[in-house]
Amino acid sequence: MIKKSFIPKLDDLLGGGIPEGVSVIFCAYPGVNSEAFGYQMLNGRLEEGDNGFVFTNIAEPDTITYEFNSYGWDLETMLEEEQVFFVDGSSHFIGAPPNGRYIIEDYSQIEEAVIKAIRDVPNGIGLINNLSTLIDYLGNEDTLNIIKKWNEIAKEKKTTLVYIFTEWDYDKNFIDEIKNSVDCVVHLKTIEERVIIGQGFMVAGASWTKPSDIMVLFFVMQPGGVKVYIPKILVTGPYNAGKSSFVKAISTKSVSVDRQALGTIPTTIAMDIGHLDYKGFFADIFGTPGQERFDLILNVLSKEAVGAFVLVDSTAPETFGRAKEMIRKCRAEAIPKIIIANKQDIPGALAPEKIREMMKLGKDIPIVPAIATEKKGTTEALDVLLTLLYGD
Ligand SMILES: Nc1nc2c(ncn2[C@@H]2O[C@H](COP(=O)(O)OP(=O)(O)OP(=O)(O)O)[C@@H](O)[C@H]2O)c(=O)[nH]1
Ligand SMILES: [Mg+2]
Repeated sequence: MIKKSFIPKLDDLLGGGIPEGVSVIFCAYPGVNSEAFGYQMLNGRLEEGDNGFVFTNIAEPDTITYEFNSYGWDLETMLEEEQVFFVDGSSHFIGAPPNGRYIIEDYSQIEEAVIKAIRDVPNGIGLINNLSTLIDYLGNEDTLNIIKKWNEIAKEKKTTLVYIFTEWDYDKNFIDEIKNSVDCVVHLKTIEERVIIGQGFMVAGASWTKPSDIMVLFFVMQPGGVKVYIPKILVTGPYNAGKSSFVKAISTKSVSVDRQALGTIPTTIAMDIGHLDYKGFFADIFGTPGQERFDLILNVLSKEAVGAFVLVDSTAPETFGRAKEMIRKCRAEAIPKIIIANKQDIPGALAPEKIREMMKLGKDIPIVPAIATEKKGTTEALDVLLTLLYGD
């Protein structure tokens, strides 16, 4: 049976999901939030009704429950209902009251306690948080042997085992051996270009599939958890096409810098800014002004955009030339773009294929009909963009 990882995009990279009984390791550069990945997987599985456990040697159980809470996930209720439990490898060593089904008072007890925990949650999921501290306790050799044993038992019991691992300056051969002992390795990296610009995850290997090797930018939100991060989506198009309305319609939150220019008609004089949180994707959206006197802003805004929506008023073919000009000005030639045939509710609105013909657009450019003011066509537009950016 294939299980979901509950990390957006990760299942796609892994050929659909993760088979039961496999081990997954999240190997993080120091400073990258790897725990969120483990927590999110565990929470997703628990919400599906599976059982699970958390072995912790880095923070007391209460702290971890609190962290879950900060992501918006209710571990407490599931603990009370014994759907999940702790193997507490932390409290005793810092003099806090222990709290878990299994309590570690001596490092030599870790191996057996986790074996019991794995057996307690057949078909479920166990989180080892974290492997780096375990190595500090037990040393390289013992840790490797224990991982291999745990993974074997997990395979037998069809329990998913998730390891959280921070790659401090360990011996390279040792790290390779660790990675070879698990079924799936996911790297969590920082992406640098002079300065750190973000974080990304990438599957380095999986025993059941040939994973896609793309790097997925991510962002950890509290609450919310791991989101795939799309740095910048541009919304552009001629004056009055409906850009501000569209940004508002696709955004979770948005603001416009508008001015009541012509009496009562608001027109955008600087830009629209929106944030999108959709299907585990998180994006910043920038809407440009439509009037030509603001074309300089267009230039600035379009830098670093990874995708664009080009709005046209389907009832105003006289603006289509300007729409094409804006596509060129914002360099949308080079990035994935979607034409939004807006104002489809107005009588006489041109059909998408008619607009394609009049604008002389290639077959590869999607045109999505929409009514921005009624939020119609907006989810279709987002789905098409996500497919263009990340594939199916
Ligand atoms: N009937 C209808 N009206 C729309 C639609 N989308 C936008 N409008 C209206 O069209 C006008 C312009 O909409 P905006 O969203 O401000 O357009 P804009 O492209 O941001 O305009 P500028 O920033 O001035 O270039 C407003 O009166 C909207 O209410 C639509 O789908 N249908
Ligand atoms: Mg506007």
